[in-house]
Amino acid sequence: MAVLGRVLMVTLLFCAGFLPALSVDRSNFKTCDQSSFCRRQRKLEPGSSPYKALLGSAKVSEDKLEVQLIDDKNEASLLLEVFGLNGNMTRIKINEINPLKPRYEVPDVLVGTPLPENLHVTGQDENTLELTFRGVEHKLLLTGTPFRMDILSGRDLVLSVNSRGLLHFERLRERKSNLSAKVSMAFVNLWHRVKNLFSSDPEKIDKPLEGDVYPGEEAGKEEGSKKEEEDDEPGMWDETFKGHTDTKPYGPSSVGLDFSLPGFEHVYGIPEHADNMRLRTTESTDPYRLYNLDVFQYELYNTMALYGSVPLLLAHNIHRTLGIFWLNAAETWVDISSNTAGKTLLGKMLQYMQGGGDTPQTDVRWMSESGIIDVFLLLGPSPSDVFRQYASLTGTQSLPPYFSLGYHQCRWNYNDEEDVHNVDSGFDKHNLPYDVIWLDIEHADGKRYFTWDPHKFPTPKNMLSRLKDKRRKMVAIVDPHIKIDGGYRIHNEIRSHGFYVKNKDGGDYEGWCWPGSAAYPDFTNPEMRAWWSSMFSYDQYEGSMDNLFIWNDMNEPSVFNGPEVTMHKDAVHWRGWEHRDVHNLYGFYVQRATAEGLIQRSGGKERPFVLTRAFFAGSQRYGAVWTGDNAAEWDHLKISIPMCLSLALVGISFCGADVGGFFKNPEPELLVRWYQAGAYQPFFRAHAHLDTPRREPWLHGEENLELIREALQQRYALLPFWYTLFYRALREGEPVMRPLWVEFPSDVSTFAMDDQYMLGSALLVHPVTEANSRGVHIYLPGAGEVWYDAHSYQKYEASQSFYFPVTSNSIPVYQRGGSIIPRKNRLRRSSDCMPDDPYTLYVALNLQGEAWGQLYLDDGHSFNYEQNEFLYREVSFQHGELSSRSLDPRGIFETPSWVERVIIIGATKPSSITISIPGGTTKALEFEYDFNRSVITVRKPGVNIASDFTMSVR
Ligand code: NBV
Repeated sequence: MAVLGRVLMVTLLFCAGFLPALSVDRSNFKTCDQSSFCRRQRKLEPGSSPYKALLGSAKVSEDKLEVQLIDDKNEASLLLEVFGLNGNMTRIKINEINPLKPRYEVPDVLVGTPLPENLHVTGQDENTLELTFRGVEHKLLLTGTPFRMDILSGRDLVLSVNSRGLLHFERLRERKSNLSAKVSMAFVNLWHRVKNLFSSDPEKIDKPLEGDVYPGEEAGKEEGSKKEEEDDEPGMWDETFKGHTDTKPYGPSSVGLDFSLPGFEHVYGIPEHADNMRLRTTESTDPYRLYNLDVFQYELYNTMALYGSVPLLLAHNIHRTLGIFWLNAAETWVDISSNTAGKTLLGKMLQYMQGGGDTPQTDVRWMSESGIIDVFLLLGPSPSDVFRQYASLTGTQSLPPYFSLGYHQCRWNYNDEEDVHNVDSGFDKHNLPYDVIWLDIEHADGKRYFTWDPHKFPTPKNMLSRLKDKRRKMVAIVDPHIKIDGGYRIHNEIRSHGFYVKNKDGGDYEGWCWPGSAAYPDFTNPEMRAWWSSMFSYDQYEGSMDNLFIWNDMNEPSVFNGPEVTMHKDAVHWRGWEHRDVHNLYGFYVQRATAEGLIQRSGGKERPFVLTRAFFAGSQRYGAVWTGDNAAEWDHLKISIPMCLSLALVGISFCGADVGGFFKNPEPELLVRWYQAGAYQPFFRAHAHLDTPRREPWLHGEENLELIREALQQRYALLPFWYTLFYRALREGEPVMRPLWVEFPSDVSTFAMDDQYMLGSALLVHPVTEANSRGVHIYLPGAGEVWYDAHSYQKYEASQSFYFPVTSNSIPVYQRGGSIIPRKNRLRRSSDCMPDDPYTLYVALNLQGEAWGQLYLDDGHSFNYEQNEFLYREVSFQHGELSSRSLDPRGIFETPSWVERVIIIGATKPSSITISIPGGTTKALEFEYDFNRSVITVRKPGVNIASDFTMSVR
């Protein structure tokens, strides 16, 4: 209720126009110190590890090494497993031997079991084992006492594990005060009871299930329960925050481990945080927190948690890129510190090996509340190797339907069918392209998702058909909180199937959200997900049509009256797992079930589009992500770049921020600049809070309308390029939007740059993100390379920094010499009107007079590309010849699109240009040459984009 009150108050303030600068109420969210496991973990100081690896217990099989780890203090034993994985990766798992109950291992995120590499012990002394992986240049040194692991590449130390001795594994145990057998059985019974809640097999009810563990069942299992690990301290068995008590029936269960990265000063990733792309050290702040939360009015430049989490950290230096993927879905904190060589043992070693000098080193420490330690070390060495390695584990970005790369018009809310019609017509009237209009929560009947408000949206199919006639789409919101209402079919069915998340006492978990009292489907249950997916079929979701797509919001999940505005950690999911174990996966599963529903409704033929607010590793497989409730402030525009770059680095390329800002009202200048920036970000949607004045593009005067139109036009012209980048993301795991250092890995000056970025390897974008800007400082990297202003074709030799004066219509974009970019320059109503339009190829020559580019195309909406109905072509310019060939001969797709123009930038004047098609005649082409800009414009080459051709420029 308190939260609702606050929302109301803010709404009133909005209306009265009194809203001060936004700031989060930090007291609603835990600091590390208020999160008892983080406090306990962080209390442990670096030093010698209390753990030793019993090298005598080592078992080496073809694909893994197993060793027991013993804690000096109480002989708690853990099992360490080390796997060498195909493609230069190492996996490390640490779990308890015989835990009191199984510990959670994250399912469904990995796309398959990563293939193991053969592994051999190639050296050994009394305290060290040397492991070598077949086909990989790396060695792993396992030290017994104190336990640590070092990964070496040749003579270079790449990464060390537990070198600071911060491995801390809280073994499940009985409460100290309750050591009697009775209580120990009560503990076990609780586990079985909870599990039975989710068992569909009546035989198994109230009996231990297969694979369950009883303390004392076997010798050795009892051992752990008798030994005390440490003294109980507050927060271990229950924890209260702002009036919410988290009962912890299984006690403390956290895990933590440290990694040292000698030679690395720059680390990235672990979104989502409203912070710079380069991660900061956290020695004097809280660690970065990964715990999916609905943070009202989030603040910028801090390490607080936000809506989504991807536990992948990247490190980069001029020699190597690597990744640490910590596969754990519980609340997680990540500490980052930076030491110079000499301060640590590792640093000293390195210093010695490299012959002195201070070597920077970054140390990373992961701490999670429950689960096991399951970590993948992605050893690169190049940025694209790390992307490929991570993609082989969690999959790549799904190929978006073409329309979804166009512009999306959203607000909370378009009020009724007439409003939708008027806004839609407004785009035509003002000659603006757009693809999708969105409906927020007010469209549903009393926030009952899958329904329509009967007064405001009485004829949804008519509305959708009208949009369809204009080749446009709609997206409607479907949130995961379900109104508790006996008259609501969706609720009744979920309840009768027993598909809701349970509270700790076994009843359906209830919380407060938009519809009032609500319950939360248990998306971790595959049967629940299958049922949810089936709700999107046209006969179930009344009023829906094939041009309706879905938006999943509030899926952290957001619970207004829950601790930290989310679900209680002691709520219980499928198979008895606590919410604590699965929290960061909830949103991932919601989007997955929704995307699968959209695929199924089309009989498996059509690609889905689903936008999600919460996410986890692997969410890239299910659609797009946006950065949630930002504000109409210049700093929020600016931070949209690093926020999306951080997501791109961890596999989630389809990212965008609310254009214009969600809260507050943008002045026209900010709105225009946001359109200009958004046009060059992957997911391009304007959105606004319910209480803000309307801000469709034509409401800000002619001049601003024209500026917005220009931005939209630039977006639509580049759609073939965007689509090709997404195809490469799908196939290779390459990020679409990428930091400069990915393309220029040895240019140190790019390592912390996040006010400009690359689209693919060809375009460099530096949006204007400051008020009253008269110019921006551009840096064009790549010694020996050349760049061209994408609008004026002015040439720049790299590397160079310069001040670029801007006017209101400037969007600083540079095309890299050596690249070819396809565009479609005709202004249309929507992307769906463009497939047959002709192409213009922009050939930007490098200093050697060469250039390359790709073009991918298919039908833009179905999965037929998987049956080879596509075209993937390469166009190249070498030795005065522009030629086009297929990059993947398996792909066949017919298109009437032809090449209407070729622009060659950075060229000398030719005397003739001819074109020939294999088996055809050679014809001369008309062209113009612009001396001032060194640009050739070739008119009407007239070839089909799908055919091979050679154009000679002599
Ligand atoms: O559904 C209403 C909003 C939505 O417009 C926004 O984009 C989401 O991030 N939703 C949050 C809930 C209310 C926010 C105050």
